[in-house]
Amino acid sequence: MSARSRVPVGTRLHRFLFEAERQYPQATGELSALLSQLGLAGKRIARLLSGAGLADQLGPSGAVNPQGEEQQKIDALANEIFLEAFSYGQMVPTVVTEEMELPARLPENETAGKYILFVDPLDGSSNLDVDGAVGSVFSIRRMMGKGPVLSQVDLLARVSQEQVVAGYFVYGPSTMLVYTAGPRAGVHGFTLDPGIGEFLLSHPDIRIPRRGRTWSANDGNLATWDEGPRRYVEALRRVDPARGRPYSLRYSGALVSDVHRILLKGGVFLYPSGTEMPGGKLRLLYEAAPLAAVVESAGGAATDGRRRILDVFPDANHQRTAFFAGSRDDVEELEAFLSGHAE
Ligand code: AHM
Ligand code: MG
Repeated sequence: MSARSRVPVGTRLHRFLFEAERQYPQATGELSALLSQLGLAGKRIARLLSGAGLADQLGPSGAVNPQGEEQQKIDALANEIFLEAFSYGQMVPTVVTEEMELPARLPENETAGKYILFVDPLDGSSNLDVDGAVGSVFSIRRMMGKGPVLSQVDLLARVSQEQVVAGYFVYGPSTMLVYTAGPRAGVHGFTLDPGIGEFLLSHPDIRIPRRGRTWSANDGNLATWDEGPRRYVEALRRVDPARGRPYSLRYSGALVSDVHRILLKGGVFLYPSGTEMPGGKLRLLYEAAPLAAVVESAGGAATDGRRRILDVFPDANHQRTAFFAGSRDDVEELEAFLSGHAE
């Protein structure tokens, strides 16, 4: 949907997608079908989360994910929900998920479509122990070749620009879906009305403020970070009313929820690399890249410290990256520290 079009607040997601599609005569409807199905997965996860504490679905599953992190029972359940949602319907032949080392092949869809889904089914799941907000992140990427994806190599040959739709669900006091289909189409937010089980347009054409007064990062790790981000944060802490400093610190430990705040209120999110995590912690293809697309389409910026996240050439499905994203002016200032040009 273009930034200029006017679809009223309260419009159902399906209707919104239909209107958006009408603006592109060449549209085949595939992306709309994918987004609808993502909406279904998001609704099922929201429902799962609301009762998880009563159904013994919280706590560790006993397994570890491909990154060697302890998997929560709820991570595995959310992963199943995404796989089930796409296991039929000829939408994607393959799903790459944080919870599985190899891409999940969907046999019913072997010859389907031209897209692949990358997903972090439940981001920040350890927040659930304290009833905190969590999220899901998704990225729909164009396939390079024709036909099914046969190997890991087919997936790796893609640049981030082949991400055509990206977004997230945030499961907080309400459940929201936020997505972008590129800068021209903008960023739109939908809130789940649980009474009717529909996502309704609540935040049309989101624009991130040009500058904020908040930073978001795991301050406890600051001593282990690379020098540039450390010095930037030290600058944000100084009292300098003319520049709106000190900035406030807000960090929940769930990426989606932290970036969602920055998107709506402005400021900057940081997860730098450092001595403990030389390559960064967050995953490029299903965490940083989709969130970078949302932030950039809303008028902000996202970088790994050396280049735009959206310009990175991936080498592996589960590769990690340093990640900085937020308001354009704040990220510009941060970049001066990252490149050693600011004090
Ligand atoms: P997850 O996908 O395994 O849940 O891990 C990613 C999470 C992000 O949500 C969050 O930004 C980050 O890890 C928090 O890390 P830390 O505990 O180091 O602050
Ligand atoms: Mg995650």
